[in-house]
Amino acid sequence: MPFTLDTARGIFPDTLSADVVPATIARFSQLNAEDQLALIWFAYLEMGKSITIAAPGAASMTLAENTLNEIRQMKPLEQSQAMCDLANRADTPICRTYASWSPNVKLGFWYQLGKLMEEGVVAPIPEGYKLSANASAVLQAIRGLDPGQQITVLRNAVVGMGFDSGKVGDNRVSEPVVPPKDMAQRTQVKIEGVTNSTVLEYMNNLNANDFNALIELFVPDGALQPPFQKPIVGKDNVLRFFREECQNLKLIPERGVEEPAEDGYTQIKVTGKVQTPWFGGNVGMNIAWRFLLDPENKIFFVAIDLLASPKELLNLAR
Ligand code: ECH
Ligand code: GLY
Ligand code: GLY
Repeated sequence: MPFTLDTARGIFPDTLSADVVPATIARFSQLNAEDQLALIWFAYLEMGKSITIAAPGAASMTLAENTLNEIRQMKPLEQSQAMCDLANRADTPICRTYASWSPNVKLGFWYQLGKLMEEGVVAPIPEGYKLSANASAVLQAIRGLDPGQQITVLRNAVVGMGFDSGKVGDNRVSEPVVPPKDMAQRTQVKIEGVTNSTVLEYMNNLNANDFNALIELFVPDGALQPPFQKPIVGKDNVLRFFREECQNLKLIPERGVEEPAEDGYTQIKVTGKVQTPWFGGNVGMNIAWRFLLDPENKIFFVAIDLLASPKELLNLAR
């Protein structure tokens, strides 16, 4: 086997991803829980002035409903404590439940809590709360990011809360899987410089939520590396990731390059935009896909990178 997972990860090494995202998350993680919650509150309010968030799907609301009701019924100080526990990744029953949720259920839960805080049903961030100097500096850094990077920081902050999900076992809770789009409703992408059928089918199947067809494009031990994450390895794991975290995405690839690699493999880099159902056309994330295909034209590896700047959309260097 000419390529290993490690060497595959290194294809198109000149791709500049938005390292400012993990750097900002690292700074955020150093803050105390009160500061973390207040900072997100302020950032969320500011972003809300220019971008609109969609209401969570009904299913994710039902899945978080018991916990939301539990919090509603608490006294204000207990409510604040429960939110701080989540930020502190404490070992509490609520933090364990939270850890079992998929990212979308976690986001839907906080969306709903934010509403309840606004309505005064759940303890708000105290009026006049003053961020520490460090927290103000992190908020300032977030203001300087582009919208796609900002929502990625928020998402990663939310996903990182709660008890360590590695320690809560296998009882994962996620939204039901939507059926794939009807053939008549499907769109076909066009990518300047790329005619490879596997890459085109990858984009089209993901846009159609056709995860069963999508996964057949991978070799059995194929891997997919989401932005700022370790690769997910093996068809079962990748399929589960698609079903749990990749519904209703909109991939808008624009251009790319294809070139032969060692031993009959092919490497293909594509750049373009991705929209999440949470923000739709309001936020286009600048993305690169780096594919490594085996001699049978199956996906051995694909990395998805959030790019450092729009300029990177034109960087197709090898
Ligand atoms: C309040 C204060 C207290 C604390 C908290 C609060 C609430 C915060 C809320 C935040 C909501 C944030 C949201 C963020 C959503 C971000 C979504 C992103 C999606 C990126 C997707 C990408 C997909 C890429 C992929 C591609 C593939 O080809 C393969 C699959 C995959 C205010 C109460 C916490 C409510 C909703 C960034 C890039 C292209 C890898 C998935
Ligand atoms: N409303 C966005 C989502 O549930 O994914
Ligand atoms: N955008 C972050 C992720 O896919 O995990």
